[in-house]
Amino acid sequence: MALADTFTRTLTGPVRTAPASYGAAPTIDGPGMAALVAWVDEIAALTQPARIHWIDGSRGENEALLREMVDEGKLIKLNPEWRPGSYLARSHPSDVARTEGRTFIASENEEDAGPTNNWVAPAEIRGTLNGLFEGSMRGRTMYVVPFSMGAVGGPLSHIGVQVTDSAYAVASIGIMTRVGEDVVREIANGAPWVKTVHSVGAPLEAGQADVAWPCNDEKYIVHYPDTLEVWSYGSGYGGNAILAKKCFALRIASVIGRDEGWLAEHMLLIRVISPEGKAFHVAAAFPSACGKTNLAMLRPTIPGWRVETLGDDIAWLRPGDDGRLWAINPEAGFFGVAPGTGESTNVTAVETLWGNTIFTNVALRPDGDVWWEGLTDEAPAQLTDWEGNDWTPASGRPAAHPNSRFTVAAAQCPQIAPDWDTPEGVPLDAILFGGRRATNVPLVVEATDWAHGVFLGSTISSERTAAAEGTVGELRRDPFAMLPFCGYNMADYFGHWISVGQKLRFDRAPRIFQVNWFRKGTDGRFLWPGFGDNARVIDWIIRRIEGGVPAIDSPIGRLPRLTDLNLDGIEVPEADLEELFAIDSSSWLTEADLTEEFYNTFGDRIPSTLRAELSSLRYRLNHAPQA
Ligand code: OXD
Ligand code: MN
Repeated sequence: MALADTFTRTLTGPVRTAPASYGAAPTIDGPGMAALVAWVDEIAALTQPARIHWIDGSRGENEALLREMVDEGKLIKLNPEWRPGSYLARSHPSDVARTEGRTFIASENEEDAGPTNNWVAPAEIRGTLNGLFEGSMRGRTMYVVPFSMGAVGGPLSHIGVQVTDSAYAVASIGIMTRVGEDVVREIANGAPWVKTVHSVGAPLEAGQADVAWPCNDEKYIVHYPDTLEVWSYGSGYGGNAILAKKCFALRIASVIGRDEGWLAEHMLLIRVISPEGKAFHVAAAFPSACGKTNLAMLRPTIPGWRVETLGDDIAWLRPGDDGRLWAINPEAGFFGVAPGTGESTNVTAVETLWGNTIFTNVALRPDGDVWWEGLTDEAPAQLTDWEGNDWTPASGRPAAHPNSRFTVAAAQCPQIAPDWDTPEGVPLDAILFGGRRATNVPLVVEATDWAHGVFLGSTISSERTAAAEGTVGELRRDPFAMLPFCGYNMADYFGHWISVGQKLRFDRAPRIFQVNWFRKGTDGRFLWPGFGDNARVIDWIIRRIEGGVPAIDSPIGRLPRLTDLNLDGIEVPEADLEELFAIDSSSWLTEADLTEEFYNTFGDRIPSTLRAELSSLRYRLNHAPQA
């Protein structure tokens, strides 16, 4: 059946007189159903779409949707010989990344949003958004997408519904989450759900031709933490449009986690299997585009070690009755940065992308396959770049946008853990915090205890990448890699981390480490090979957890003895190793000053435990024997 046949009715008549339901809501009974239908009707009355389509999550529906987008020129079907079931989308050049400057937390109290978020008063922004959303879906289909983060009905899972006028967003949500009528059944049975509303803000008047990537120059991504809602206007790209991801699974979920005693984190999740066959679970928080997907799909270069992928971007962590910290990846797919993903850096990702993938803003090869910088060492002689222009290696500009992406199902990853979507999750043994730091931060440091680990997480800074708008390379604070994603005051968030630690048994809590694969020598060279060789750092971390190796106490935490790092098979010059772990007290004292400045932006809301950690750091730095 053609997709259009499933549309039941076209809205006519004056504004705000939509009938109760003019799309086919699934016929599922239950006490929660009426509220869902009423909400959909309310949004339809406001946005005035031409049609409503309740997404059922079936394969046939997805295929019809993709076909329709190809027919409308919104997707390019890739050559099935090279990339079966795969598509290329080209966004509007002004809509290529998350727009943090247009992302708002609309909590009742400004202090609850904190100084790291853009705050707006809910009543005021509701007025603005009502104006913008009024009629914003005219001429378009409004899709109703019920989704679950985590296995449907799982003890750590949460559900939501996104209404959107972007078929591209629907197809992406279908990969990134579990979509379908199972979720509606949960809602009908009375499960709580989060309301998310998305419009690209490009209504079509009668007879007006559509464009390949509708969007609006005016953008708003607004979160209401008090009522657990998200409203996003004007952008069709990534986290601005796939509201289940950053908006729900991080910003809103962090608030739910604060209230319920768990943590929603910007973390990858892996199972590491040692040569002895013992499994360890590691979560790692790195800022956007700093290698989470690469670590999530690590292929160790040291013999005997194996990594199974559980997640590459988001982890929800909850203290269990056993005193351990349990983690799930609430997503069902990967929305990864394409450039830099290649045979030599992440062969697992390359294999994952064999087909059934939506690519956005990468380059197109003449043979109908895709390419991006770093996929192969040598660029093809001729390409169509992400903006649709002819490109050759002499063009002097990237062929793929630096924030171009792939969207692919997690299940397609060749090293996905067989139990990756187990509803109860996995118990964590280690948490890593990292950033992109050319100087100062050593390859690996172990926290002395949970409070010190929280201190390390709160002080993470990193060089900016292309994942969000802003100047690439500039150093910015990104505590817990959550700066753009924490839905409430980060000082309270730090305090929440401390209190979650108190719920864990001290001998069962994950150990915390800070890592930095990106330190450079004075000559500007990376000192550490990175990628598969990062397994060598994990090997040390696991030997620490197992009590197998002593560490060296330093002012900033515990460091490996160089002889304990497994460097078999690689050549890292002794001088580079020394430099990788060098701690310069005076630069660290400057870092401590910057940390204090950062803490001061929160006034007296910073937990006293963290102020005490900062004082002890300074004490240790001031009393460290000078090298
Ligand atoms: C992402 C991001 O897309 O962090 O995962 O920007
Ligand atoms: Mn991310």
